[in-house]
Amino acid sequence: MGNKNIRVIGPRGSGKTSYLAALAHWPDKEKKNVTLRALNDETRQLASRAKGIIEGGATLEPDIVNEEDGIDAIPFYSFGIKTDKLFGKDELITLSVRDYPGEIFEILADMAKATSIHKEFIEECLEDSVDGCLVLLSDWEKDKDSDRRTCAALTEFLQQMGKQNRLKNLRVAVALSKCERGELWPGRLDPKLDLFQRHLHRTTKALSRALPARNLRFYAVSTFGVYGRNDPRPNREIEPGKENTSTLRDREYWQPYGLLEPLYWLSRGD
Ligand SMILES: Nc1nc2c(ncn2[C@@H]2O[C@H](COP(=O)(O)OP(=O)(O)O)[C@@H](O)[C@H]2O)c(=O)[nH]1
Ligand SMILES: [Mg+2]
Repeated sequence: MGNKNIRVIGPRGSGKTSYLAALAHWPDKEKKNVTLRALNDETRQLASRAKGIIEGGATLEPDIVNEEDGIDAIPFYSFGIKTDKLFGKDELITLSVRDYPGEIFEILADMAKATSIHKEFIEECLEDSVDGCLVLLSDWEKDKDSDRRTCAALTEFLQQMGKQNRLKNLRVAVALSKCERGELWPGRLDPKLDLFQRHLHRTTKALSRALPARNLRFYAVSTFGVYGRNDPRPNREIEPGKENTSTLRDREYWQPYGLLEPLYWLSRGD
């Protein structure tokens, strides 16, 4: 199987970098028969940083878009995902993932604010070579406006994709991140119905209208996860006074949820 080019987008703080850090750092935690390998230096660096982020509770600095550094300053991660004996044979998927700063997502909803570097990012994200996009969202009911803002940004994104004639063959996986949160956790089993239609109704409708059903899937992911099968306490600590900033509470029980499913589907289509 060839290399698959996946972009990860989503608003600031939606958990993009942590998600990729978890993939880079402790990938075989989720499933015993899957091995993940960092394939380039940036991914190995992320893996060593991830230790601090996930185990030590270091908070990630927000990504900053710097006009001078240009697009090459955005890390480009490369993973090899090997599954043992899936349908009787080993399989290797190579994933290239660009972790865009959340700012790009916000600019999408308001292109009048885009500077040349934002346009450069967005163009790269729309390139023909992109096989699929993973959209990570973490806001739901926090403020009533988040559905409207998310919808506006994604509508713009899909319009741009449409202009490039990409809507027929681009897969879009939309995931609600941080789904270990108590209000969301039971909804993980049927994310489309119980998370998206319920909490992000407008966004779900707009996506379903713009994309063919075969190219759109809804997921729930949690980089931190819960304590265990019979202990659904969220394994996270909220930083005092910062509702949206958390760290792993107990590394011993670390069990990310649903990290790989969207990537599988984006790269394989099943
Ligand atoms: N509760 C919870 N918090 C998370 C999870 N993943 C990331 N976070 C936290 O969300 C905040 C933003 O994460 P970050 O990865 O920097 O988001 P990015 O801006 O999209 O790259 C950080 O405080 C993370 O620790 C998760 O699965 N659950
Ligand atoms: Mg980030």
